[in-house]
Amino acid sequence: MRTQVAIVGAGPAGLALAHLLHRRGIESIVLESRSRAHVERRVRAGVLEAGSVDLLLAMGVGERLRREGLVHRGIALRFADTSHRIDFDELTGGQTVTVYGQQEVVKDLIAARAALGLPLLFESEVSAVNGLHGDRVAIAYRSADGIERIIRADYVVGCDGFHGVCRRAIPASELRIYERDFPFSWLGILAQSPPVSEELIYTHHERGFALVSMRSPTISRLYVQCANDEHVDDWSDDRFWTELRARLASDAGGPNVVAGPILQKGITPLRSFVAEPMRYGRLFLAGDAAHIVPPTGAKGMNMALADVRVLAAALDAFYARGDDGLLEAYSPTCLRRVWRTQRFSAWMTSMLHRFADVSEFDRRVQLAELDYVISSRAASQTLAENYVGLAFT
Ligand code: RFL
Ligand code: PHB
Repeated sequence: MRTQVAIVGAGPAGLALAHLLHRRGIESIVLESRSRAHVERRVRAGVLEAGSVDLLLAMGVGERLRREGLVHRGIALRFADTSHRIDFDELTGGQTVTVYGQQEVVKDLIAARAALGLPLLFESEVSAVNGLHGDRVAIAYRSADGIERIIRADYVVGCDGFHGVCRRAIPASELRIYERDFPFSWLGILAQSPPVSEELIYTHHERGFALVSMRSPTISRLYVQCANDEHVDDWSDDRFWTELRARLASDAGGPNVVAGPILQKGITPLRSFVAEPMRYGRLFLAGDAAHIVPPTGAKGMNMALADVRVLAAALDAFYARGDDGLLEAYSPTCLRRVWRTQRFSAWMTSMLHRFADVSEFDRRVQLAELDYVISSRAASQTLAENYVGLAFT
């Protein structure tokens, strides 16, 4: 098989890229190791920046997002038993975010590609990419029928997430890795219970961080900070609800948590990671394949979409006019935004979590930082403008 752009991975990055390319008349084949049912059921991110929503609408895949997405005009920061609202609307001149599950974005993009009858091969695991410095690349994969096959393409885009194969095709001597592992994880659940509050609540508590979010008026998405060595089996449903309530409680009662059936439970370690550059010969990396942020800033899916927006425009300039200037600029253009987003995500994470081995002095400084953020307009505005998403420059 032969195509212009081979895309490895059918997460938000790969699927959005394929659709953007199609709209510019550029052919692609998407290869995904898992089944369609698996990727459509994977519960992950839930917050879309205004720019991500605009992109999905402009791509013609935002119909259900417009109908079912929940527009949020602020969040609450909760500490010392009190919630404080950060009003995005007022602090950013009317910008908002939209709560809409990543798996819903993925479903909408898969449906769009299926309706067009364009190639999206599930259960097709890529094992190697070769010829990154030749005239064209060769992508080796095992197809759903178990046969080893090759696709030849002008370019290959690694949208295969943090554990994918594409980043590993770059020689170690050509890649710089920057990373930080945080000494805690998030236990996340999806529950059939009404949202704890109308807006998300990010809670700093001496027992650890907690976040209440939602997916719909009847489904809650809830997280508590846990230790890196804990396992989901350590967390009975009862233990989860008791812990969440303890972290949200106050003498005044605190937000009302209604325990419902838990539909899904998972643990995610918190990590910051950047691989530079995001291009090597005919290979481009996009999304989690190139960078990971801890989820505290709700940025992972948005960064994946931001990368492919830049890449689609660059490939368009190349195929339409033979101009490879934007392809050359792809990595530095993305990395500038990536690093600013890393900064924000690490800052939110450090401000809101409990770090076991810090001094009482550091704890007081952490509380003072939260106090500053809620009491200074400049500081709340800094949080708000990053949370709704930095402008595209
Ligand atoms: P994905 O979604 O991981 O997709 C990569 C795809 O590549 C496939 N693959 C391969 N296919 C073929 N051959 C191979 N050899 C392959 N190796 C891998 C995989 O099966 C997969 O389908 O990466 P992408 O597209 O870059 O998207 C990134 C996002 O998924 C990720 O950043 C977010 O989920 C992060 N994240 C959040 N992001 C936000 O913007 N807002 C949030 O609120 C938010 N919350 C979160 C999050 C991630 C979380 N977890 C579970 C990691 C909350 C959590 C708990
Ligand atoms: C979610 O709804 O899953 C969610 C919301 C905000 C975050 C992370 C995850 O910061």
